[in-house]
This record gives sequence, C-alpha cells and structure tokens, in this order.
Amino acid sequence: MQALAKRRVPKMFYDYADTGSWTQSTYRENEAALQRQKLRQRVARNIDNRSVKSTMIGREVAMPVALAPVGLTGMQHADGEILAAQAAEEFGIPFTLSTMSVCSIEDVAEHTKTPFWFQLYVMRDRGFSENLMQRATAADCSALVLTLDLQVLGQRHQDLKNGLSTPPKPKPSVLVDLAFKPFWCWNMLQTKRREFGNIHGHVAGVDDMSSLAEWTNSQFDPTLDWSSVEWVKKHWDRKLILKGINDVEDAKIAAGLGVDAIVVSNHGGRQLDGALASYDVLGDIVDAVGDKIEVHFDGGIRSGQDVFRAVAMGAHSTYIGRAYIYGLGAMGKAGVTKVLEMIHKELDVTMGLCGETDITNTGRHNLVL
Ligand code: HOC
Repeated sequence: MQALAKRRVPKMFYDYADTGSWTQSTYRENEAALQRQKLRQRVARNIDNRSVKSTMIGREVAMPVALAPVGLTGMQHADGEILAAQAAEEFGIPFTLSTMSVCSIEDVAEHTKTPFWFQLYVMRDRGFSENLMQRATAADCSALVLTLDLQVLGQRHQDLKNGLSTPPKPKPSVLVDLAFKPFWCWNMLQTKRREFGNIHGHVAGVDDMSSLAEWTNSQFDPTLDWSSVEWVKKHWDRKLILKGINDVEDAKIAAGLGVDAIVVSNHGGRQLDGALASYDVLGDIVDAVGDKIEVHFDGGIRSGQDVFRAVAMGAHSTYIGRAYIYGLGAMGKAGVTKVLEMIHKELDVTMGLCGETDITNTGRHNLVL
C-alpha cells in the first residue's frame, strides 16, 4: 500500500504525510521501538473462538484501533476524509476528523451515519475554536480529541523543500510530477473540495489557498496551557480525549482533569524531533495513570502485531495514521478497508500465537520484558 501510494500521490502530499520533523529521528524511532518489542510465543492452548473486539471510551469497536486525525487527508485522495470515515464506519471503528482537513465537519457528517470524532486545535482566535465545537456538536460528533502538542509547528524540512510552506510555493517540478499522477488528478478533478473545509468560508478575508495557509499558521496558540482544557470543557459536554501526552508528569496532570482518555503520542514524530518514541514511554504512563483513565496509544503502528504490542503493554486501544493514509492514497476507500482487514487479521493471528483468545485479556505477560 505504501509503495502504491507513493506512486499515485503527488510527491508534495505523499511526503507531507510520510515524513517527520528535523532529522526525523523520532519519526523513525516510533516504528523501531515497536519492532524491538519481542512477543512471547505460547503453544498447546486452545485458541479457537478468538475475539479482538474491544471498547474505546464506552463505544464498542471491532478491534482496539481508531483512525487518527491526519491533516490534509483530502489531498492524499479526493474526498479522502469522507472515504476514510465511511471505511471506518463500515468496519466498526471510530474515525477522527482533523481540524486541518480538506472535507469539512459538515461534509463528513452528510456522508456518514455513525457519529465520528473531531480533533480540535485551540486557536488564538478562541471564537473560531468555540464555533468549531458548536459545529462538531451540531454534526453529532461524539468525542472531541484535543491536541496539545502543536502550540508551534515543528519544522518539516521536506515540506519546505517541496514548497508546501505557508503560503505554498509550488515549484515547476510539482507540475511535472502531476503529469505522472493521472489517477490522483482524475479523482481530484471530480471534486470541488481542495481547501481547508473547516476554515474556508468561516473566517472573514480568508478566501484563497495562500490566505488560508497563512491564517492557519498564525493561529496555532503558544499560550495554550492546562487551563485551556478547562476552557474547552466549558464549551464541550461530550467525551473528551487529550492527545499528545509523551511524559509521565503530563499524564498525571491530564488524568486529574476529568477527561475520558489520553493519547500517548508525539504527533507521529512531526513535532519535537528527539522526543522519546511513544512506545518507549507507554509502559510508564500506563503504570502512573492507567487505573484512573483510558490510556490510548499512537505512533509507529504499521501492523496488527504493533497493535498487539501496544495493547499488551497496557494501552486500552490504539490509533493508526500513516497506515491508513497509505491505503487511501493507493486505492481510496477500498485501500483503507484493505488496510483495516490486514491489521485485523494480523492482530487476530498474533494474539492466537501468543496463546490468547480475547484481546481484552492480553497484557505484559505476552511480552518478553
Ligand atoms: C499549516 C497547516 O496535524 C500535521 C497536522 C497539522 C498541521 C497543519 C499545518 O501536519 O501534523
């Protein structure tokens, strides 16, 4: 899927999803840390009738996996957010729409039946963020995923090289590249959605790609602090998940704020390069707050084995980002479904070969520690 997505999606957008910040060490470590974790093989146990069904903040899920919020998903494939949301809905797992999506909250709500989750950035313009929460409420979103680790944008060298800057500075090579991406171009020609749908038309004077990008970049709020979570709670009365916790002390503070879950995450290695791989801090965070709050995990998952590793380490459930983005870029909705089927199968077989029949009963006894 990754190879096919790379062939089909314009380099500028493929690279946007598939790179990290600065030297990309944390981006690479996220995957490597999971790979290092060895599993305990157990034999001669009856592993008939296996189940990987679980729950996430009270919602039943076909497996402990949700689709993570990913900015500009609609540039990997036309209408990408709608297609991914539909694939998740049919599979029975949650979809999270990014504030920085191409399709708007309303677009996704119109094309799905199951309530999805909405990821919020607290912007300098608090009125705008408040309005986003009202729109998410009106669209029946059942949970808000509040991202805490992007008060300023990590420097992504590859985006700058590709001209994906604010404002965008596309190079002539972008046009040459497009000539080799007919599948992507053809699909893009069929849709009108090519801008930040949650922002476009909702902010005065922000009406083209350049002003959109510039406004957006100026809006990430460096003053965001723990009191911002209290502010969000005043405007959002449904489930609340805090994303971007990569430190035990932060996890303890977050767990004391009366939210429903935290997501151990370093933003896929896109923010603080040099930060610990999410998996390397997961166990300590689970030990510190796992009895008080659901601990979710994001960062480096590329297979069902990785989902198993994270759940066995103590994560209640996981998120995939790039893994489904590859499927989307490669084959649209069918590609996302295919990725979910692969992960489900890998998770089921891995669990069985570790001697377990129920994902909710797995734990550190399944890991070589
Ligand atoms: C100027 C737009 O979560 C990412 C996204 C958010 C960044 C949007 C930048 O790429 O990590």
